[in-house]
Amino acid sequence: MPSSDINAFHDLLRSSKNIIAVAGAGLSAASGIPTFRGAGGMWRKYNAMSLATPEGFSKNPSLVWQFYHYRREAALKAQPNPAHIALSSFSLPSIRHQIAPESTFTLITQNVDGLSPPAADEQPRLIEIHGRLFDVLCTSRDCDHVEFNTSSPICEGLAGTEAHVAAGDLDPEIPITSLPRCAKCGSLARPGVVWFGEMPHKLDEIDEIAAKADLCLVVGTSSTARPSTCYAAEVQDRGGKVAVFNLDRSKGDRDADYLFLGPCEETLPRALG
Ligand code: BV8
Ligand code: ZN
Repeated sequence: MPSSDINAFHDLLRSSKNIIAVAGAGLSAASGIPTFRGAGGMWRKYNAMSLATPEGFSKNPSLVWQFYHYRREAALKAQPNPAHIALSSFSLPSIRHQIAPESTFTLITQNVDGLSPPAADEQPRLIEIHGRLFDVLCTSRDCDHVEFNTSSPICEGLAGTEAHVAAGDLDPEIPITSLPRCAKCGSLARPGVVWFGEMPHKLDEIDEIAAKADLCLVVGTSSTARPSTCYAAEVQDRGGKVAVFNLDRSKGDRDADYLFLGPCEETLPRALG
């Protein structure tokens, strides 16, 4: 059984040299962003295959844009919670080196909400493996323009639809011409997130970092979406340690070295403080 001994975990941190964290929706739960698979989770109310696949977008971009407009609006209103802050403080060498001397740290987040503050230095301390809600991509192969866009609403055609989406009511009739367009060429734009069946971001960089890691923190994720679900086992297979921070029991946590059950906005600040 995994240990929940915080003093032993602090000893482990002190001797760890290359630390990674793999985070999921539970990290942002206390900021008011719904998770996907648990009680009240989005994939219980909405169909992931219609709303989070390239095929779903080709079939009905209007439904998909309403879903992502709703999530953009929610993320714009949200604030980082103590778990985000604990991770971002830990990413600062001046703070981390007091707890884990001479260590490196990279946060690999599956979240697309932008609530994990970017690192202050030039190192790849934050990797958003599933992209970002506020990146808007051109769908034209001849253009491929990418824009960082936090406008609320992103376009007039979607204004106010977030209230209907929240009630589970998506309007299939919004004309494609009223959806977000590329600022450069005018083609239909799409949300800059990684959908099921698409290649996640920065996989080579992550593989390189994970191959050196001797400690993997698994924070607020059900560990269902590949490839994020693989990194903890990889670290452990090479003799490294795994510490899981989750509200409830989750996939693979029996094999973890440490398990801190409870809200990560409470457990992480204690563990990394
Ligand atoms: C890939 C971004 C090739 C968009 C997401 C069949 C068909 C098609 C594909 C597949 C298939 N079978 C397998 C696949 C592969 C697929 C996959 O893994 N599917 C699984 C789910 C069946 N993966 C892919 O397609 C990926 N691409 O494989 O490319 C490849 C890759 C590598 C190498 C070679 C080839 C791309 C996946 C990207 C999908 N996009 N999101 C968007 O957000 O809209 S994934 C989706 O799951 C979510 O969006 C989220 O990002 C991700 C992970 O979910 P979690 O974050 O874990 O959330 P969840 O709700 O499940 O869990 C929350 C947890 O938090 C719970 O455990 C809960 O207890 C806990 N919690 C709650 N509150 C708290 C808390 N814990 C602590 N404190 C709290 N307060
Ligand atoms: Zn374009």
